[in-house]
Amino acid sequence: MSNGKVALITGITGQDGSYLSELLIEKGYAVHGIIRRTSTFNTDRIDHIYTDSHNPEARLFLHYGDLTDGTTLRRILEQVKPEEIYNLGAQSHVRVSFDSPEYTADAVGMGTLRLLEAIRDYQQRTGIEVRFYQAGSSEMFGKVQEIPQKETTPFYPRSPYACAKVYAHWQTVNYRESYDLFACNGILFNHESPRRGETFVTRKITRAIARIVAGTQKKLYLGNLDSKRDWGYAKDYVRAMWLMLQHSEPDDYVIATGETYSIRQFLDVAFQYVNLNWEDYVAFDERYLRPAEVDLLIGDPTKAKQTLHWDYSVTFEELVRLMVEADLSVLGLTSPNQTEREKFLLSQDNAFVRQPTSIMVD
Ligand code: NDP
Ligand code: GDR
Repeated sequence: MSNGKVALITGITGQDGSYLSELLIEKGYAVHGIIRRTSTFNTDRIDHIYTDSHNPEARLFLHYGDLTDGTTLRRILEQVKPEEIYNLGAQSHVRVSFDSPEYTADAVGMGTLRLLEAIRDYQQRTGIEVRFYQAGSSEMFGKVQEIPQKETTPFYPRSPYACAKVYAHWQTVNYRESYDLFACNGILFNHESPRRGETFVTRKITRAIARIVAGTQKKLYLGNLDSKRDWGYAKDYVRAMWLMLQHSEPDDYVIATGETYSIRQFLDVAFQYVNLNWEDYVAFDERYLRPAEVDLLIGDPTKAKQTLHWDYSVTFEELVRLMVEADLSVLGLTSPNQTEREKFLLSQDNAFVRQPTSIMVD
């Protein structure tokens, strides 16, 4: 049932873009997404909710554009006339940002500024309010200045990606204060799912486990196993994005579970789920080290809990097991330790899990 609202999402083909689109469509929105032209289709994560736009029932509409192309962003804004914009588009891989710092800064930092400028002009000209969500990151805390990290903790970014996100964060605050935009920064800690990109450490691990069980992979090469992350489930986190834009006042919020685990602990839970010992399979490759590492992240989500009544619903252990189960299921396998909980979570995820042809995953 339509609620008459229109949302625009950048980064709609990514992990979060797909869950957010599902959530907004469920709530009755018409959802417009910006996609980049690619030589092969990369809309796998949203294919299940896409119907031909000629169909009167269609709720999802796609537009070609890029965060590095301000003219197109403005044109899409004029055409779509959204009430809410979720800026999720990014070169979001921290290690890759050391390889491509200029591009990362352009897409992540300048891309946000381009959108804010477009919204500012649109709103001033039409008088129509556009609410804006900026996908900020716990990476902005970097070399952490306080434990746990909250909205007031000073930033200390440790990568080109994090520096660009800090820039985007402060521009978002600045546009809120200068031009009265309803603009919110979500400071989201790591969130994962069966739809997580294959090169992030969690998915790299769960995908490798499925292949090891299937007998098609022998070793898993990883970098630093000592860093700790506050990991949550992506589906819970996109709900927080939406809640921020429904609140009476624009503000910035940390979204996290308040628990932290090392990569080793992730490996323990994941391999145990298939009755294997990770030390028999994991090998070190220095290629996966970063020039500067973020050692420890743990968020304090008190403000989001109190103000937005947000909370997470899936624990660390449940998340890990769900991800392994989803990757096993792609290969037609299942864990002997599967419980009703994993079955339930998998069924709720509509878990579309991509199967790239390449075995090597960096
Ligand atoms: P993904 O990497 O899965 O998705 C990124 C999306 O951005 C893809 O749709 C990608 O398109 C798109 N994109 C990349 N470059 C551009 C560009 N130049 N112009 C337009 N779109 C572009 O990220 P997630 O879904 O995991 O994260 C969503 C957002 O949240 C990102 O901004 C990320 O930095 C941020 N974030 C993520 C966290 C997490 O743990 N997942 C935590 C905190 C913040 P394509 O498919 O064509 O590559
Ligand atoms: P992160 O996620 O950098 O926290 O950024 P990632 O999964 O890439 O790394 C987490 C930790 O694992 C260590 N690690 C490895 N990482 C990768 N990718 N591959 C490996 O082989 C490997 N071995 C060890 C890393 O050194 C790091 O310490 C994610 C992204 O989604 C960002 O966009 C987002 O802003 C932050 O989470 C919050």
